[in-house]
Amino acid sequence: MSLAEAVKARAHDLGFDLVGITGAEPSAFAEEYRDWIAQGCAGEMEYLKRNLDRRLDPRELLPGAKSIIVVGMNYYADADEGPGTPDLPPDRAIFARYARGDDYHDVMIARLRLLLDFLKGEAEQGADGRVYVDAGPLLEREVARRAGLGWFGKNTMLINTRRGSYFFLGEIVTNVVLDHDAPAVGGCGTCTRCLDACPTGAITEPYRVDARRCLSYLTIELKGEIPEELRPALAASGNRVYGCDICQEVCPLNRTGSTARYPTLFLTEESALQPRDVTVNSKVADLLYLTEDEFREKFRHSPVKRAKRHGLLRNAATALCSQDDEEAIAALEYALNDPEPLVREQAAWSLDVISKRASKQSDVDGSKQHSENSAHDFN
Ligand code: B12
Ligand code: SF4
Ligand code: SF4
Repeated sequence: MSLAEAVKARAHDLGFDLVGITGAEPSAFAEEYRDWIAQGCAGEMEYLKRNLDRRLDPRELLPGAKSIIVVGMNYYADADEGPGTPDLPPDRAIFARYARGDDYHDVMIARLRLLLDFLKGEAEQGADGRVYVDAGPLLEREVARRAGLGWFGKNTMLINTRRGSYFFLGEIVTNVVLDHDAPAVGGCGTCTRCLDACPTGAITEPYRVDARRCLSYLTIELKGEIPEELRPALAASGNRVYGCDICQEVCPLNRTGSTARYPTLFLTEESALQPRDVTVNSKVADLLYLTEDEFREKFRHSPVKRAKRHGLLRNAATALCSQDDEEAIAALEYALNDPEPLVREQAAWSLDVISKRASKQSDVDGSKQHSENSAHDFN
């Protein structure tokens, strides 16, 4: 067995579903990446704009870097029901699938370190490596494509023909020379479902997401207020209070049943990635009553803590602007006294939208009533 084969076998033993190896050569999409930044598509994600030379050339990450071991971990945990299906209660909060269990950074980094220990033990002396999951200055989708894990979809996701796109990526950049895999082959063909379905028009063209319009950015990364013109789309998206999966849900590569390219999606067996009750059974209105202590307790070791309590409650208050029931209104009124100004302001805005809608409706009802009465007068 070659060293590359041994590393791959160990990666599978450690629970990674996909593994491939590529070289540490510079990005072939440097121009596209620079243009994406220059057009402002990164919004307030300043870290994506820094050290571009390093991000675009993995050899800058480790002296003598020769290979990149890329792993994928499946996080799909839905069976037949769950968010995205028609029978979901309309008041249910929807958390993106990737964020329903424990924080994948912790889960994957610990395993990648074990994989690196294994590599160091098997390779010649002087073997070294660096571990990355999401946060590092590395173009993960590009190296994953090169290592054969999947291909670029028009929604920008890395898609594996058999497994869809519900998987995380992680890497070891190493100075060990390992056999490389061939890049993945595949593509979207004439399909445009994700572009058509994106509620905010964030997929401005195939293979480009303008983060400033993406609900994932707006509900997780953006620290301040959600721009007013995009709030109705969040509300209409079906209560996406943390992240968004719409462009993945509509993708035939991720579907089950009759509209699927393949009949089943693999369910993750990873215990750490199984959904927590709070991420699949919360009502949007209930989130507005979460105290800081409750937030910390429920989202300990969860990706959701990235948005902090005020970010999650801002999102929930935004989503409620499309609801008119007593529960929603009571929760928004309660949030008018929230300790966080961001939450108070969003609650006030949503209440205003609800009350304007109600008075418009009563005007319509009133004039209908009036014309019915007038009709009686004439009879
Ligand atoms: C910033 C970021 C975001 C931003 C911007 C997303 C984006 N599409 O650019 C926001 C906050 C919006 C976001 C959202 C999400 N993210 Co994110 N994100 C990242 C991060 C940190 C950097 C991505 C980046 O550099 N974007 C800039 C663009 C230009 O680069 P790119 O997307 O990698 O695209 C490459 C190719 O498309 C190619 N390219 C560029 N132009 C063109 C044009 C053509 C024609 C072609 C063929 C190729 C091409 O070049 C690019 C560079 O190599 C990566 C982790 C990492 N370090 O890479 C995770 C990552 C991409 N995110 C991930 C996830 C899971 C998500 C969400 C699904 C989370 C959610 N459910 O809410 C959504 C998906 C939204 C979407 N459709 O992309 C996973 C994706 C796994 C996968 N299977 O693809 C990653 C890899 C994290 C991880 N370690 O698992 N994310
Ligand atoms: S994650 Fe949602 S908002 Fe972002 S590009 Fe996909 S569908 Fe659009
Ligand atoms: S929905 Fe269609 S166009 Fe979009 S990524 Fe999937 S296959 Fe490609």
